[in-house]
Amino acid sequence: MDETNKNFIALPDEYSSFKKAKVAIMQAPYDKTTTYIHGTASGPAAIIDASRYLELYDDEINQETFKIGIHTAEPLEVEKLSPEEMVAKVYSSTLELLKAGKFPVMLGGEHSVSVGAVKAFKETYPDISVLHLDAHNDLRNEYFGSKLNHGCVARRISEICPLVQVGMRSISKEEKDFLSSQGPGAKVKTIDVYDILDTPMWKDKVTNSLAENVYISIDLDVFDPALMPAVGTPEPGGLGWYEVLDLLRDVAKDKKVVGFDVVELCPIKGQVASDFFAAKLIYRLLGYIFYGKK
Ligand SMILES: [Mn+2]
Repeated sequence: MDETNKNFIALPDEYSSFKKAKVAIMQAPYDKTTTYIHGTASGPAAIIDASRYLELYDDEINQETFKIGIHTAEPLEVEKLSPEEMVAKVYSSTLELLKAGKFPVMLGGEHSVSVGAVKAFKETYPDISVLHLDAHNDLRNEYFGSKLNHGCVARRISEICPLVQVGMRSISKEEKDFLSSQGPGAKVKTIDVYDILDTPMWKDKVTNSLAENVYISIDLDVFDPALMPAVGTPEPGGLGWYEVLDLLRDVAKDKKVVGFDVVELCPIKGQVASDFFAAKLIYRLLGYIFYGKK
């Protein structure tokens, strides 16, 4: 293996050059407003590193997904920026990729990086909605003095476009009040873990609530911490690998997924299972999106 190759799944130029690639991997190593464990800035590099050991053949969908072409862009220089500057940078970089006809995939970094991306997608796809997988609602208007704290990301996104949240199991009174204050035509729909436990057809509820164009934002803490311990704010009772894959497969089949992000990986030194988990999730989701249309 070529140790100097810093591309996702260590793809050679033939499948990773900007010109030929359909997908563009962005890296936003930002970690400024996290509130518990810090370290998400090293998430993107850990995912890229783990991805080198992925099998190129996807045995669930029986495809060599890399053949769509996957370009890996240099990490964005966001580490020292204020949250506002970082969001502006992510926005302009995402927009540039969309204008070039690429399918952006962003690796975080803390969850606030998603705000800039969603702004760029909204400009490109005016009828877009966001599917937000997370243990937390992230609907606070302000947290620790910032409106761009990672605990406010869904609130900011809801000001851009409609949002369907899945997997929540921790909410503040303020966020609960915000959700119940929404009238008919609510911009934020939440399918929390209790809805999932009570509703056998919960996945249909999710897909039926989404617009035709969908951006997916995956906070890795949506998964159970037994499977995904490398997150900054772990919550017990999370979703399983196959449970989330089933949802993503359905959404990719029924809707037009136009981009996604995977955020909040907070690598644990010596524990590579979580990094590899994130890398495999990304590759599998790309497979669903590019080969799984009905
Ligand atoms: Mn979260």
